[in-house]
Amino acid sequence: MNKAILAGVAVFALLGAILSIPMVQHADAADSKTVKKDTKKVTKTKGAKSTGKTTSAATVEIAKGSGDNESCEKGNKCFAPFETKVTKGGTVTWINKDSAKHAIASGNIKSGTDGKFDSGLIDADGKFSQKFDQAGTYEYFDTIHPWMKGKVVVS
Ligand SMILES: [Cu+2]
Repeated sequence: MNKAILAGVAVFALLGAILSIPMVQHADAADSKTVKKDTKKVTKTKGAKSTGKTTSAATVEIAKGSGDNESCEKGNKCFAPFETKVTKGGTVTWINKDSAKHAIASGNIKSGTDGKFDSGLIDADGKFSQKFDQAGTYEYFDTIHPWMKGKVVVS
């Protein structure tokens, strides 16, 4: 694990060194600053989403690249947010932001689907909505990409 991280950091640093050469030549300091600011803003918004409040209509994004790359499992980033909170009788809508199709079902990878809900295939840019009439915690996972998991808390 640590080796993989170190290798990743090394590759990133190397790429950074290569990419920084043309940047220094072509972009002035003001441009670089703007880009940095924007990146920070996006990260902040994502963080706020994952600590979302309980609402009657919640949205979950199926993360871009989550079908190709198991690394989204680390830090529970395959679904954003990982834990979705809705009020009793509320609806959760999953939006597929990935280019791959996804299929989510209630349950977990260890014991399998439990039949409470099943999206079938969700196309790229497709959506799936599920109403939750009973309070409780609903685990779900992707039956095509079993590393993808999330949770709906109904209260
Ligand atoms: Cu999937």
